[in-house]
Amino acid sequence: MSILKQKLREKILIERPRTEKLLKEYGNVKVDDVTIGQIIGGMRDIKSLVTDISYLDPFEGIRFRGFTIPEVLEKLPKVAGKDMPSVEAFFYLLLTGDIPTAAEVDAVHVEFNNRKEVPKYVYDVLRAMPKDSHPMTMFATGIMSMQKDSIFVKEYHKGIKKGDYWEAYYEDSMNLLAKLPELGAFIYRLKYRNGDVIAGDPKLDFGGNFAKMMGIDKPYDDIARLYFILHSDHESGNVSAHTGHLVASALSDIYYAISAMLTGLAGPLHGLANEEVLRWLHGVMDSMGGKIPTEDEMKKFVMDTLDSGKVIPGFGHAVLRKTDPRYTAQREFCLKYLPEDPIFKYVDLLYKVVPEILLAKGKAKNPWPNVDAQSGVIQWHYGVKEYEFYTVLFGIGRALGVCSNIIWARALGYPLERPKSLTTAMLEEVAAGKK
Ligand code: CMX
Repeated sequence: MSILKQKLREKILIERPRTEKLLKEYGNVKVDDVTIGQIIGGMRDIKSLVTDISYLDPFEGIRFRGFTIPEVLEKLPKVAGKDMPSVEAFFYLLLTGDIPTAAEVDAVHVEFNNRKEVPKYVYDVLRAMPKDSHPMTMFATGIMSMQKDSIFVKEYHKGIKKGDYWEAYYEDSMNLLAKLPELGAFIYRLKYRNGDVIAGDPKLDFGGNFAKMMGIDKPYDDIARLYFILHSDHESGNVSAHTGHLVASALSDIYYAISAMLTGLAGPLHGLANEEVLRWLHGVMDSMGGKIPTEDEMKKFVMDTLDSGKVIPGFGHAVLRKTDPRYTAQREFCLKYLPEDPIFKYVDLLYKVVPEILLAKGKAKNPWPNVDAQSGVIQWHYGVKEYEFYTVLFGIGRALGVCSNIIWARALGYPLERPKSLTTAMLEEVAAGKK
């Protein structure tokens, strides 16, 4: 058994009694009240999910396994000669809750390396798709095409015990995650570089190998590591994480769950916002003839967008009530590596003008920027100018967190998810105090 799987098994045996005790002895303890506003309003803030992989405080932002983003970047072992930790180290942390040693990171690298070859039939499927397919559609389809290789499905048919489900989900997750850099880079090269595919290098880590297969020099390797880490998880209620969790709760395997997760991520109110930000900014740049607008000019563009009934992409959040620390981490990267980039200047100008306008409008509960406001700028600067591709990068990262959550959900025996619905008439009766 691999070092990571062995460690995970030890942790699962420690954690299971906690969940069992809560269920058995405190199952009837009330956690929350639910209002009609929450039921109609997308279930905002209803405390009804559990995860230990990450926690999102509205004011502090995300903590992965208890660590803030600066702590994660500082404490995890770095790739030799690089500024960023490896994705392998971060995944070990997500899955086990522990900071790995260098040897443990190497073991994850070996495990990914042994599983990373994407089957040829996946490429045949992707090549057969219409040329104008969105990269997110290609990404989800590529993953779906591998579903036939699910270990869980085979084990389930053989009659695997419920307590062992997690092991099959672990194997499927490792098999899938290991292939995502190659799959993502293949889609990019197929769609935007005439199918001129670049081979990976088994010596490189997850992020470094992705940069190589994309065909982009340093510091893009560190950018890839940072991206995949920042986008990995945002507790369980966001559309992509929740979709993955929900689908897997039916014991659909990891291929089904992660492709479903991606289709949720592909909406403009969620992961696609990073594409929308760049599209919107280029509209602004075009109408300015490329020059940096004054604050007043930028305010006018923002007002025009709002007046036309659109949202300002990259601003606002369903949970956060301050600037997203994922935005801040990327802003710091921009200040260090690309302070003079014109699009970065646009983004920085937006940071100055948008919150004030959204506050004055009084609708958005959070006027501050989220992760998607910055992520496209860095990609554009380093040559990934095809903004439709940006959500694929988000998806590779998000799969790390959602796979971790799903493995743990099976390990702790979480059941099929099935909330209850009411009719509008029933809500009216509740409102009238009749029920
Ligand atoms: N621009 C304009 N209006 C906004 C806004 C924005 N950036 N953010 C929120 N609002 C509006 C909402 O559309 C809503 O208006 P209506 O009542 O007319 O529908 C109102 O303010 C209240 O919304 P809210 O409770 O503050 O926000 P929600 O929880 O409903 O939605 C989010 C959150 C992210 C979808 C929303 O802020 C938004 O549309 N932002 C722009 C898209 C975006 O950046 N998405 C990426 C989020 C991060 C991610 O998941 O990747």
